[in-house]
Amino acid sequence: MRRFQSLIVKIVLVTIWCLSLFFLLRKTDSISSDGTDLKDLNKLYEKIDGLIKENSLLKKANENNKNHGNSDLKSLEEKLQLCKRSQLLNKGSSLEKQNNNDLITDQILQPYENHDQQTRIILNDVVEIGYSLSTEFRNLKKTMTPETLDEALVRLEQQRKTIEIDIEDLRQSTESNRRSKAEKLNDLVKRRIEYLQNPSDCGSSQQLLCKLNKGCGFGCQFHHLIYCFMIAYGTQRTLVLDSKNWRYNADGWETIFQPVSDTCTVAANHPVNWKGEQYNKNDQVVLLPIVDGLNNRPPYLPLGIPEDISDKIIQLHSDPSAWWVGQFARYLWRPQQWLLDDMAETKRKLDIEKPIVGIQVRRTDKINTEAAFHNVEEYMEHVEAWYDKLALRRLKEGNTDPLVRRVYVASDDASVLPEARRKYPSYTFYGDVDIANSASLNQRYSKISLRGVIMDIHFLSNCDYLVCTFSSQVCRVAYELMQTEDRSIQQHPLFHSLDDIYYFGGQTAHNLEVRYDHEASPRLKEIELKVGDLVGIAGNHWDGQSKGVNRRTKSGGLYPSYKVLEKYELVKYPVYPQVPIEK
Ligand SMILES: Nc1nc2c(ncn2[C@@H]2O[C@H](COP(=O)(O)OP(=O)(O)O)[C@@H](O)[C@H]2O)c(=O)[nH]1
Ligand SMILES: [Mg+2]
Repeated sequence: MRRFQSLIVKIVLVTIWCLSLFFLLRKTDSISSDGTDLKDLNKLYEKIDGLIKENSLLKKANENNKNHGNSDLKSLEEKLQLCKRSQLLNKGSSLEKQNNNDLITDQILQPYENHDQQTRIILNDVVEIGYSLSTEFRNLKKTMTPETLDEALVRLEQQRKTIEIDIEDLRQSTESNRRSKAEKLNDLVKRRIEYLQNPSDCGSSQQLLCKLNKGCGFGCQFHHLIYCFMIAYGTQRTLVLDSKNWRYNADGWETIFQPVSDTCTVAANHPVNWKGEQYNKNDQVVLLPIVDGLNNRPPYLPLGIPEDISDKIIQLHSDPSAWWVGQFARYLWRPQQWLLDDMAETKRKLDIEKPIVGIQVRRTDKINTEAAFHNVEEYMEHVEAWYDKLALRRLKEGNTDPLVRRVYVASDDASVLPEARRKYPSYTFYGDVDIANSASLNQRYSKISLRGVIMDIHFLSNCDYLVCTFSSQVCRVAYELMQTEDRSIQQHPLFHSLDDIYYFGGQTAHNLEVRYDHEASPRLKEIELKVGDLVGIAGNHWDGQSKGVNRRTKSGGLYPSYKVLEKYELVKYPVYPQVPIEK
């Protein structure tokens, strides 16, 4: 009897707790404008009204017939549990809302409801491709002809693409969540840069002076600006740009792009040469040399990323180092209105639509000095692979609309566009032979050539996928500009480079961490790896093997690319507490 009474008391208490929690949450919860939350709340009200009625009925029943009360009690207990659960769920979603607003502390990306099922599909995919591989190899051992070999490759390649599609489907489930977080992160960095660049009193602010006129091409000069900007950001000095007598346009940067500051465009004092962050502490204006001549290098250099937001960047972005470079690239890349109009008009004239893949074919002065020659077919192989996968995806989704395979061609060689059109008639190519001509060596350092390279970078960076040689700074700038766009959240990878991996001239060491042991095969000129070793990467051969130096054993050579993971360098950049995390 006492147990029964105490149970009743407990139930009443739980009901009261449940109701107060509910009303408390109701007060603090934001209600969405589309009314969905409101509907849910109304349903909860009804449930709770029902519970109150049932509770009083039960009390009566307890007085009238104690034995019958047991079954009612059970159902009431169940309902109270339900109420508790729904309140907890409600609490969960409001916490999630809170966390969504807290860029720094929120760690969890909710997996979607079919997450486990989809991961099983992918695991099966991998098991199946394992079966296929051993069967194909066994068959090839019996009869290996060029035909059977090609057939096996085609079949395996198609199967591999389906695995990619299945993984992409899994990623799609968290896409909107990732996208909104990525936007917030972009916005935070942008506001921090704006704060740095617009001091209220330019006359007394500390500044870093950067001369645009590095003796190289536009991509290289643009990277020089990014390097200056990163050090300006790291040392909390406003970047001041000196672009007088720019080799591409004597009128300077500001006639093409917006100035890097609204309030501080001229150095406030005579500059002092860079001696090192600490040595220049009390100097108001410091002139930064090109990276090749930089002494006492500060830590604020690519490929490092800012420590305070590193978790988020690594969680959200497939190439965190390029993303960080991309933040400065995007801030610098703010064309003047006439150029924006020109870009829009050129797009309209070319009639560019999506999906579209961009290729950049760097030739002329680059070949056999800084890079090897690559023919159009080498680029198109990767373009075809990208479209073949898209075609498979569309089949899977039941989309039978004809797939137009579009390619934007950027080059400093005017023969590339007509050659591509001739060799690949089923593709639609976009590009401008005049632009390519203007990039030839005898016309390169002119305003018209500048317009051309800017257009090419603009259209390349707006493509869905890039195929190029990362040895070219032109393509790397396009890739960096992609980092702040939604595509960097939707797709991985965003590019295929025919030569180098992503790098930044003057960067700090690029290390990777070993995650699987590896026994070196002398036949393949490989190096030994042990879990936890650091490997300094020299390049990816894009054939499953990469080249590098094991920092522990000091030996250099090849190793399987999949056995290592990026080891990001976390740099203590200032966190700009004056700038709120959320707007
Ligand atoms: N329009 C256009 N110009 C290019 C292209 N590739 C190279 N150029 C020109 O050649 C210069 C090469 O500059 P640089 O920044 O040193 O890049 P990299 O030599 O390719 O690493 C560019 O700035 C352009 O003026 C291209 O695809 N399109
Ligand atoms: Mg160059």
